[in-house]
Amino acid sequence: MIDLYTWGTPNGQKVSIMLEACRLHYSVHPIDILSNAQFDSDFLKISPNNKIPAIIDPDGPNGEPISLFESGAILVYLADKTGEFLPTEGPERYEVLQWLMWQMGGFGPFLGQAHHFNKFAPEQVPYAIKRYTDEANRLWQVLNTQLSHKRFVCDDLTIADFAIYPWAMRYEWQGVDRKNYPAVDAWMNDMADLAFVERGMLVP
Ligand SMILES: N[C@@H](CCC(=O)N[C@@H](CS)C(=O)NCC(=O)O)C(=O)O
Repeated sequence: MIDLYTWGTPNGQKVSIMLEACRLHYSVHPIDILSNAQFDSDFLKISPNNKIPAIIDPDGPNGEPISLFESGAILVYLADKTGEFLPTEGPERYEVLQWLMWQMGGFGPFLGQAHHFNKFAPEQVPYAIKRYTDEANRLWQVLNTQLSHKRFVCDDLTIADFAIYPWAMRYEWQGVDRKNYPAVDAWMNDMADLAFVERGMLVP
């Protein structure tokens, strides 16, 4: 049984969607980041960067336990473990990894800043609100172009979709009107219809 350390945020939901999609058995350990549980010494042994998500799989490579943090690394690990949602070789594998890295480096960190300045900052900072809202809309346009001739980000359903979807779902905090991005909007509706996505979004 995999131990999942998580909270109800986009980076956590990526992993719970994947665990649900692969029908893996897992046990959820909520880490309440609003109460600073991510700084508890036991959690820091698993996730030294004090962030969720993290997993421990007692049945890792070569039958040895493995402990992992960073959601992108966890998604690749689970895909390689199960042989699902990431091609094992060829250009198709690198296309999925490319869009996963795009999410990890852009459609995540910059949207997180948009969330902060649009919704959580204790003072209004117009420069920062404009900077991150503009960047959010630029990233949405990139995704819209990619999805304009595809049902899923890399044609087939993959870990790239699982990584991007929970971030897209916070569009209202990003200063984004999803109707301006019709291909993303249609993809989000398709994703929302998948029962395992719905279950994964509810964890913890
Ligand atoms: N690059 C990391 C980012 C993880 C991350 O930012 N997690 C946030 C919640 S979405 C967190 O745990 N924040 C607590 C903190 O920064 O103290 C990943 O993708 O796993």
